[in-house]
Amino acid sequence: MIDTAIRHDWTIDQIKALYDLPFNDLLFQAQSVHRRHFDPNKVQLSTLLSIKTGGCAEDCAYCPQASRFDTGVDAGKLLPLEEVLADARQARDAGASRYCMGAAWRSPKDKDLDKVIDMVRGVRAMGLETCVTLGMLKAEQARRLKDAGLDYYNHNIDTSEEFYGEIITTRCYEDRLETLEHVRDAGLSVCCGGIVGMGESRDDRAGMLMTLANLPKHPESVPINMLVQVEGTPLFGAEALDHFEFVRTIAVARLMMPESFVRLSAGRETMDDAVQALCFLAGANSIFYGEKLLTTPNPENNRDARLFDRLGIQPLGAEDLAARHAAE
Ligand code: SAM
Ligand code: DTB
Ligand code: SF4
Repeated sequence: MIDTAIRHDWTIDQIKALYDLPFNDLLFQAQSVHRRHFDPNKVQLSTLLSIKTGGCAEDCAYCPQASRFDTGVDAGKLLPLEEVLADARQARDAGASRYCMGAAWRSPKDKDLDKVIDMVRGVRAMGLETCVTLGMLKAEQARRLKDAGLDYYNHNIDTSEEFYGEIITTRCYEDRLETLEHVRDAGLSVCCGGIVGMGESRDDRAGMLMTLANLPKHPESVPINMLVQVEGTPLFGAEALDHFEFVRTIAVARLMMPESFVRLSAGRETMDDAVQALCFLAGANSIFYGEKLLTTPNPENNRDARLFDRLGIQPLGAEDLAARHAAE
């Protein structure tokens, strides 16, 4: 019998036992749970824009935007409001339901937050869900974003608590959890996941999912990123993760957080259509849609449209989201 309870008491051994299942059994279980909670043929589309690129003081070993790595990403200023709104309009017209704005900051200054709030208001007025990722937040900043009508805040734990120190030294795991608490307390929806393919072990992948699922409430969105290797970052040249292990991670996330949107996030450029189809079968029901992530390429819209067409998948629309919120 497949357990579909919403749980926050996962042990590492239970999670490893899921990972250890034969691939077909794991995917069957994940797909069975998935279709109890979601339409299995609908996938939510989020479009990303980097509203402030590069020049970041942090040392995240995967990130092309850290100023200390020579990656060819130039530091830019916060984009003007009109440029952001024009891009959001295009994303909406192309079929996205959520618009996510990312800034290469350790944490936002209050005067920058004022400008981001104007962006949130403008994007929301277009009928899009809004998400921002700005780094660490204070409680008051989270409340201000909520008051402005922001829907989601993205802040990833990135990896397991044990492996974290290998990847970032300029802020700790506890800092991340504190920001997530502020976001939750302010009444915002949480978008929180991590990255695989950074040289971590399966135990670390299991540990990352354990932290996510054992939060007081499951994040509403769980982005699972495959590392995008960027030349100049310390992780460039890391051994690539087997794609079946990536699919397993999606399936285990689906089983542990049955009501969350699990996003097949960064890294689709290196995955062929069959791997992406397996991710959807494993319970992924969200993607980043649009030709660019923050600084790196993502599949073109018409490639995604063709893939959806071949798989009989439809983008989740505003009416689906409204029905889902009404049922909550
Ligand atoms: N500066 C803010 C922060 O770190 O919270 C917000 C932007 S940051 C780029 C958002 C997330 O993007 C990171 O936490 C990480 O999970 C993901 N990310 C960044 N570079 C990546 C890469 N090369 N491959 C996969 N994911 C990446
Ligand atoms: C998330 O989990 N992945 C996105 C978003 N949240 C902000 C970012 C992926 C970035 C990939 C590298 C780049 O394009 O710079
Ligand atoms: Fe800066 Fe965010 Fe990149 Fe880390 S992930 S270097 S905080 S932009």
